[in-house]
Amino acid sequence: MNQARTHTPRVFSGVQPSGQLTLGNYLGAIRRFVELQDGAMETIYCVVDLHAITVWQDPAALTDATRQVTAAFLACGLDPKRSILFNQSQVPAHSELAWIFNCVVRLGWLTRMTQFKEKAGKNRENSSAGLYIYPALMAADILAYRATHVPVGEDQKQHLELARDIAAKFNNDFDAPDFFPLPEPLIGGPAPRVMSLRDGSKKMSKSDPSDLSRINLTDDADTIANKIRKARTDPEPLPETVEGLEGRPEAANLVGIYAALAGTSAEAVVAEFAGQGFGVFKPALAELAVSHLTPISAEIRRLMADPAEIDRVLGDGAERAAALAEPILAETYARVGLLRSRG
Ligand code: AQP
Repeated sequence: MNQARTHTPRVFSGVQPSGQLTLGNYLGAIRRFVELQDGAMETIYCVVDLHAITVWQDPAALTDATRQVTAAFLACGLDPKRSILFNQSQVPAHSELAWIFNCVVRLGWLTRMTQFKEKAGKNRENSSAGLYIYPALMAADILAYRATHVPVGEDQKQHLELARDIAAKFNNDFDAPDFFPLPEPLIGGPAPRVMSLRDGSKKMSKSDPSDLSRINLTDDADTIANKIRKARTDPEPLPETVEGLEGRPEAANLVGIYAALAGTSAEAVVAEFAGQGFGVFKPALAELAVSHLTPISAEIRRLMADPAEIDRVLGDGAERAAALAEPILAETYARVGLLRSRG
């Protein structure tokens, strides 16, 4: 008879080292990571380098980006004493559990994933198999720790639903109710979906070919101001109410960014700037963004001057993460019937 188990509340999330972190990663995810670190749940944050290689990465640039994302985590306020911080490839349990999940997930489920469709585009036949099975690795990242809560931006919601489906199917296939928890998404940070500065219908993304489409956490003050000045907008002034932003995605995005950075609501921002043109609003937004991001970029630069210390933080975190994941993996192997006879 299988006993129902209760799972210790635990937070897991990851960020890909596929380029410089953007304001979207910061407002959609990392600010939330920091808030959760101060709460009651144990927090585990991972630089998901194995996810990054689902599309081509220059090897030296990948190593550098892994350290950059770690430096950004630290500069934004994550504390390696209060959270476990590490890079995914240093903990083999992620790949091992992913293989088991590759055998649980159904092809039809993967085919429905919109991120694969977007990233593969017209080049589907030439995409890596890794890009296609990415969500099974993401499920393994979370469930290797039996994490119960996953802070993500809105774009990751569908993958998280798939992780829940994989957990439920595993529990059912192996007659082990509650073996894995069904992880809950925590969506709704200050700005769950920050859009591109060049196209209000596309999310801001670190791998967008246009650097003008995003604000990087390492951009200097002039670059931030220049990108905001060049951000696409429409000729209308800001409306009196947020309803007036409907059908104006670029304007709505800039208002949303302002509100998130100022720690206020979009309503309050339109009330303050109602009737003003972008000639007034953009410089105010630039000033706010610069004052918020310059201390972070200065700290990233300071930390990047000592790569050995970053590597030490990651190595220490990887050891602690592996110690949590190993017994869960061993139990999973036993459930599946995979024989392990070494000590
Ligand atoms: N534009 C965004 N608005 C809000 N949240 C966002 N996130 C990403 N972009 C936005 C959230 O940041 C976390 C880390 O994302 P990721 O690096 O794992 O991958 P991603 O979602 O694919 O982010 P990018 O920047 O678009 O990376 P590339 O270009 O490499 O694919 C996630 O929680 C994500 O939701």
